[in-house]
Amino acid sequence: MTSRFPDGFLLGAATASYQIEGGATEGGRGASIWDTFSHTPGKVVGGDTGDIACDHFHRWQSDVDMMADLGLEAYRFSIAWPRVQPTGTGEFNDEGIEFYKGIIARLKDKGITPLVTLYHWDLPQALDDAGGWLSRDTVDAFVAYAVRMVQELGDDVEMWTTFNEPWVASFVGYGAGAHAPGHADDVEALVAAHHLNLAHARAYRAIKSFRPDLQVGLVNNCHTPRPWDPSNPKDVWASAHIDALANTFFHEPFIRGTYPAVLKPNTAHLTDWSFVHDGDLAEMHGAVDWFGVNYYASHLVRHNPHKGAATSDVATLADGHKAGANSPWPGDEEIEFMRPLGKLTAMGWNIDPDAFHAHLLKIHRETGKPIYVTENGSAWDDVIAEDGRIHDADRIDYFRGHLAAVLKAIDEGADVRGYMAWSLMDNFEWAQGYAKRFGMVHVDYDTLVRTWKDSAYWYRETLRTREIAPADIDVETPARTY
Ligand code: GBH
Repeated sequence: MTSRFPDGFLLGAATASYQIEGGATEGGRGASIWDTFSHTPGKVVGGDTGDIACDHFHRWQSDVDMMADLGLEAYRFSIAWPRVQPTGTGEFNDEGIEFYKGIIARLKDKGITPLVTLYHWDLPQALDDAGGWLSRDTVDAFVAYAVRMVQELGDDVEMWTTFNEPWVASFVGYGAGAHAPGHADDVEALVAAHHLNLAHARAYRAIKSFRPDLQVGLVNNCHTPRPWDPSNPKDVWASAHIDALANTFFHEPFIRGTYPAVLKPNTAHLTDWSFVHDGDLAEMHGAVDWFGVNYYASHLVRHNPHKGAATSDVATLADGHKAGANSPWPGDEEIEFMRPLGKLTAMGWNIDPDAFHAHLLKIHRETGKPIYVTENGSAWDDVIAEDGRIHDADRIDYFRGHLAAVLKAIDEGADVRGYMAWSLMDNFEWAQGYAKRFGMVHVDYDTLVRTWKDSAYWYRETLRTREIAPADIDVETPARTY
């Protein structure tokens, strides 16, 4: 098996605007749905907000210098729509656009390839007030915003993503209610998901019409459902329903111009799907250059008509949505996620590189498109030890196992072209606030000092050699800070 990353394969790290920037009311930025949501009591653990976050808004220069010191070849970040267009329609904010131009110029100066995401969940609040992703007007607003960003930045950015994880934005934001805007309605989740797909397609076509040279993709999270009992057709049905909602919903329309066939019968008791207008699927057909895969954990599901009646010791609610909250899975009245076996990360997620490998091959088979791993990583209860280091051996193990899965998938024919570790540094972990740490770099939220964890040194060595570095690399003591 290949142990080296192929030539041209991009190794980097990822972040997202609301999770790191702070400066929430500075530089002419408007409010987003995540400002509103995080400031609503009870929505985020500890009452945490992104008001300051990692203060990247003021520290971006030294943050980019730190990326260069790590040896990153690529950096995936997102633009906060309300920073560049405060209300989501009308006037753009030059100061916000200049902020991103500065970051991109400094990245290029250091030889780091920027991967820009247009939407990582921070919808301008004014657009939500007018209906958010339940309204087709938001689709049009997104296209106008996307076109303007490409006009401003397209000469320096080749790799564009429209949406990060439309499944999360729709099914967790409008279905489970655990993310902004906090609605809990099965049908709204489906409507929002469809509008996100439509917005992707229209933005793709608008961008390609004047910049056919740019690579415009869609980044999806993944669930990897396997049936609890593969010989039980009902468990197989349950697994297929979850696969259709979580995965195929967000690539089949762009590849074949259809939605997964099982969805309509499985949700007929909820909706007639009249929110899909004539012509929508034709607009989607063919509208993608590449897919991003964000992978964290694997899933096991079964059919259970008595779900919730008696708690079995293997049954659990998935996706961190609280017991009693709405499920993010329309049509799952008789579907149950099973508690994964083995060691769990601080998020309570299992560790399963084999499922990652299988998922990369599945996306390759089902789409035939180039794939970038746009997020992969793990959260642990990191502490700065007495020696001034953060001994995050579990994170290094996780990265090593999952990078090996990528190389194996490439060996077997999957067209995987890059890997962005999640995350460059600890940041605002959405509904979990600052309690969960995914970074290779530790952030002290009182002083905002960044400290390299052992995994940062390990990644630097991996980048230097372009091979998966051994777990026991040399680390400075105490670790370096920024
Ligand atoms: C990504 O979302 C986000 O893009 C990123 O902003 C975030 O910080 C990062 O992940 C870490 O959370 O069924 O219990 O196994 C990931 C969203 C996480 C949704 C895993 C599905 C399955 C959890 N996905 N989740 S479980």
